[in-house]
Amino acid sequence: MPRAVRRPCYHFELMRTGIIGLAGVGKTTLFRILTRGHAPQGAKHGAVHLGVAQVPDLRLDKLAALYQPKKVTYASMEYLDVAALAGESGRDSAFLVQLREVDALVHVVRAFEDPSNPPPGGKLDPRRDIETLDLDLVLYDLEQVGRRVERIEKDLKKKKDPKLDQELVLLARCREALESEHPLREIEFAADEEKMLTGFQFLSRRPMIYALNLDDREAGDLAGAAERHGLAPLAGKTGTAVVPLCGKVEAELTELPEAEAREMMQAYGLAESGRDALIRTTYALLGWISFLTAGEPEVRAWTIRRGMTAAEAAGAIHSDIQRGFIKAEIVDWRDLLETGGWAAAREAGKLRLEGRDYIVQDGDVILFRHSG
Ligand SMILES: Nc1nc2c(ncn2[C@@H]2O[C@H](COP(=O)(O)OP(=O)(O)OP(=O)(O)O)[C@@H](O)[C@H]2O)c(=O)[nH]1
Ligand SMILES: [Mg+2]
Repeated sequence: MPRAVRRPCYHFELMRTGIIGLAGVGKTTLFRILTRGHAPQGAKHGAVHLGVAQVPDLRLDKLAALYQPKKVTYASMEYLDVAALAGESGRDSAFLVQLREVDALVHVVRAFEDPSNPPPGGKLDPRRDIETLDLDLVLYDLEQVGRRVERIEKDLKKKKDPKLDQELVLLARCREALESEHPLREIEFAADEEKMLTGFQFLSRRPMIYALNLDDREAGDLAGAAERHGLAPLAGKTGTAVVPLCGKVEAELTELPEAEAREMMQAYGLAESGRDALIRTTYALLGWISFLTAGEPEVRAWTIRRGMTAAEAAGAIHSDIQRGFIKAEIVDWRDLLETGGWAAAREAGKLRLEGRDYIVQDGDVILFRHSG
């Protein structure tokens, strides 16, 4: 097996999403919106920027209002603003290498007019742009497959190895999909194959969010936007989501005080900002959930993978808590709010004691009992 260089999803590491797209489609604008100034200023063409985005969480806001803590800590994730990918440069694998360490991809697709900044190819065509860039990813992966197959065949000539035979079968499947221009994220693999795949750095396997960057004239009808631009069929594909937003409106929203931003959203008929929708979608597509901790010193959201146990979740806070895990006291965030506090929740019978193998649910508020 090749060395596993794909970032393992340890919970103490921030999840990272790469923002990709053709030239002048609004990548850096979106990056700034997402990271709200928690980003290096003065992004230059060709530069790579890394920033941190807070994951909006209404539950945390409400618990903070109840506890009035010294500190409120939202879950966070990293966004990487990479230089434009296009045709020749996209097919340069050195260029795509920077994407190997991301957990997910956001492809910014241009659907806005701007006379001073002509669209890719001289004409707006979101579908074409998506196909172009997906092809770049597919070709990159095909090259990886080719290289690995060559290597395995060489090794197998020297010595028999059933594991390598298995890998060859898997790679043949990948190659077949890629040659018919299917990104690997759309392919279902068995659990053992999935495990083998984590050793590779396939880019088309990463969950993909197409951020459809609309003209401000369309800001009032986001719901129908994917359909209008011919992207509706993409939304249903495995590991894929479409998030319509209007970069210009979103940029204005981030500049405004909260009350005014809310007014502006109402004027556009937006129930949620595109920024929040995008972050939320990334979270869900990757199978991430948050559990919460609440007290006077701090109210905080912690990122874990859906399906993690209470003991594993404890490890997200500190490995010592995981090691010394005894029990988890758990209350649903709504019950905690309703009862008005931990002791009241206990009295109302809303607290549950769970063991190390309990599967943590999104929005569980947890107090870990541990030794040491
Ligand atoms: N009308 C409109 N203009 C936008 C929108 N998003 C970005 N722009 C404008 O488009 C231009 C390019 O935006 P950037 O965010 O720099 O695009 P980019 O994809 O990072 O560009 P490169 O890094 O050079 O490839 C800027 O002039 C933005 O103001 C949008 O949603 N609507
Ligand atoms: Mg840019």
